[in-house]
Amino acid sequence: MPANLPPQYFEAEKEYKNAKTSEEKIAALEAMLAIMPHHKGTDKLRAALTRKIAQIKTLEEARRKTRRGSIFNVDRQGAAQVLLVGLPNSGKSSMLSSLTNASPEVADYPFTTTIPVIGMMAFEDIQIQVVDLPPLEEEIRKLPYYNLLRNADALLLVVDASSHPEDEVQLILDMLKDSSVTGEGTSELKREVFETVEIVRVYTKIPGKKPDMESPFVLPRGSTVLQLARDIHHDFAINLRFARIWGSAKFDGQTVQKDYILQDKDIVEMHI
Ligand SMILES: Nc1nc2c(ncn2[C@@H]2O[C@H](COP(=O)(O)OP(=O)(O)OP(=O)(O)O)[C@@H](O)[C@H]2O)c(=O)[nH]1
Ligand SMILES: [Mg+2]
Repeated sequence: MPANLPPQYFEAEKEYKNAKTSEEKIAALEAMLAIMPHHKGTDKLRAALTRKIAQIKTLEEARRKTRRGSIFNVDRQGAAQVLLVGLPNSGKSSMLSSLTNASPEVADYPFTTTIPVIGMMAFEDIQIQVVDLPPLEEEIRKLPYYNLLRNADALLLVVDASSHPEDEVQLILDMLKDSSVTGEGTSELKREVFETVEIVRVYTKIPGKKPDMESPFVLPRGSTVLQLARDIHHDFAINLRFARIWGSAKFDGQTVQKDYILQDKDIVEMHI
């Protein structure tokens, strides 16, 4: 059903586009809502504008708070922090619900998400934190949002594959097409996330005993045996003589030195 909006609506919309402050924006949006006729054809637009007002208010409040209390101060949990970034209505919240057990609000209108929503993504034997964010647009740019982006291990750019794909996001598009709704490709995506955050899992074993395969140590890719030893215990690092490796070494149980670079899923036996 067509919305049949009166000319005054478009004047208010123009005011909204030119508005500089949050107060001006809210006033213009409220004017648009007041002018808009009430019928089925305007339901979606009405909902979108109402959400937009709520979002501006939430973000305005966030801006007033100190950085410490900011909604964008998301404590890291798990082996890595990955953020879902994208334009309004691109499917970020759907992605969070397919990767994790979180149940963010998903809706077919923009500006549904107004504050970060956290989920934990299980990848094999580790947990990666995935954070669904409010959509990327003008309002959010004034907030400590970018601090969060800078400090994350990876950003997962979520794009609407049915819109205008750009060459540079082609790869991401291929990966995301219909992944959110059907769950298809979710396991590949989890692996992509794992690869992107550049971490390795290593398992430790005590000489003469079976390795502990339950809870790996998580280290940045490129970490050495010595760095693992430091993570285990301060004394370990000081007293470390050599290690034996199962996995990436040429043969099982090979003796390596402290500067040996560990690979994902290596089993390490420390000798002190
Ligand atoms: N066909 C299709 N629809 C999808 C897919 N992912 C999400 N949607 C739909 O797109 C709409 C928006 O999804 P959301 O997950 O709420 O999008 P969002 O990016 O979190 O939106 P905001 O929080 O408003 O920025 C919903 O109606 C979803 O059902 C997908 O892969 N395929
Ligand atoms: Mg959302």
